Amino acid sequence: MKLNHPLSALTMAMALSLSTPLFAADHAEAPLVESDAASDIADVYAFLDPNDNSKAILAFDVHGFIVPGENGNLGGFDPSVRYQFNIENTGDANPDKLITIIFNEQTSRSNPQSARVRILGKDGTDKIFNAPTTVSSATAEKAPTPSLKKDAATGITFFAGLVDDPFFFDIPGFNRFVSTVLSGSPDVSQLNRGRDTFAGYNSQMIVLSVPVSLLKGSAGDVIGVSATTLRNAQTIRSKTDDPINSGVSYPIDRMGVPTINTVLIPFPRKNEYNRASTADDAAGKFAGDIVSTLTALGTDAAHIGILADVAVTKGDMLRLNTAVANTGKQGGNNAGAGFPNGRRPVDDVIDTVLFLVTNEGLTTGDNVNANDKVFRNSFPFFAASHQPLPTGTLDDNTRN
Ligand SMILES: [Ca+2]
Ligand SMILES: [Ca+2]
Ligand SMILES: [Ca+2]
Ligand SMILES: [Ca+2]
Repeated sequence: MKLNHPLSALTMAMALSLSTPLFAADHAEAPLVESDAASDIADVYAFLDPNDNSKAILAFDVHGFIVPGENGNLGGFDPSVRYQFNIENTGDANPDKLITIIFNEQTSRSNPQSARVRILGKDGTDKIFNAPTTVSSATAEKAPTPSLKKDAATGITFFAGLVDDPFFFDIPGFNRFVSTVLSGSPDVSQLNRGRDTFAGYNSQMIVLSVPVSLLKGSAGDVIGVSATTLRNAQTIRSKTDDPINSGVSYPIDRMGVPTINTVLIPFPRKNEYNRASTADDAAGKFAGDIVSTLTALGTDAAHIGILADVAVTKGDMLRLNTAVANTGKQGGNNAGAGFPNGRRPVDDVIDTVLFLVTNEGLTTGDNVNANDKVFRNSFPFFAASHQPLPTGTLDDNTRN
């Protein structure tokens, strides 16, 4: 059903949702990850390389909101975290391949870390290679050139390092608008700020270019992609030594489709959601919560169905149809090839989710329509990190 006013559904939704958490980002969405930045997944991406559609680009970032002046101190990866891509290729909710990345400890701020990349599959795949991170700089005005490593045996190209945070969204504008709705005088102009909360900040990104042939399985062209960060069960601390980690690893954060945990899962279950699996999603572990939140937001049954297809029925994973051509600049920008078909850097996922949650009522989104930096046209695609500015430069990079 088409709504008369583009904001009527949202207005009604907000009036009904006094107890519903406000929209936020997947950055620091749950109590346990807000104080564990190294494990806090911000965004996950899966798209075909627009320069060569036989390669899929898989990426996720952690540790949002790094200010350029701290690029040096905060530009490392935590060696006690296992960073993991989950690949699904049989058409269910159970991952069939894992790509895990473990970094060694930093030896200095100016030396790269070594990443141990392992591709592990139910089909018997078990391949390992090592690759260096790109060292960040808190003094250079120009970001360092990315260090790329191509592994000949697997055909995978690797990048890990500091980049401009690719997510774009006006969180305060949206929440101020919600407040005016709750006070009974909806003020749509609050959505006109057009200020990107993430502008001017960096995050720690892992990007892989993987031959599509290495990812596909019995489901054919469609692959599922999500990311998980894990830590060991035990950490032993002492006066004399650095912490020693042991035991099996458990998930700290996980993500597939943007905004699912942060928007749709009630606060008391957010940690539990991050620890759960995509099989749990498909088994309906959180279905009741998701339907309740969407119902309170005014989403109708048809659009709850669309969202469930994207994030519940076969688990919270991005689904990328590798037969759909991806072309254009900045990681691809041709119509119909992006989110919710995988996710590309330029895809305005907030506007898409708002459109669906409001039964296609809100068509203008948050008025932040692009990233603050232009994405690269080739691997690793994400934009160079923000750097400290020269003396005398007016700094309006951050847009809070
Ligand atoms: Ca997160
Ligand atoms: Ca599977
Ligand atoms: Ca950005
Ligand atoms: Ca937007």
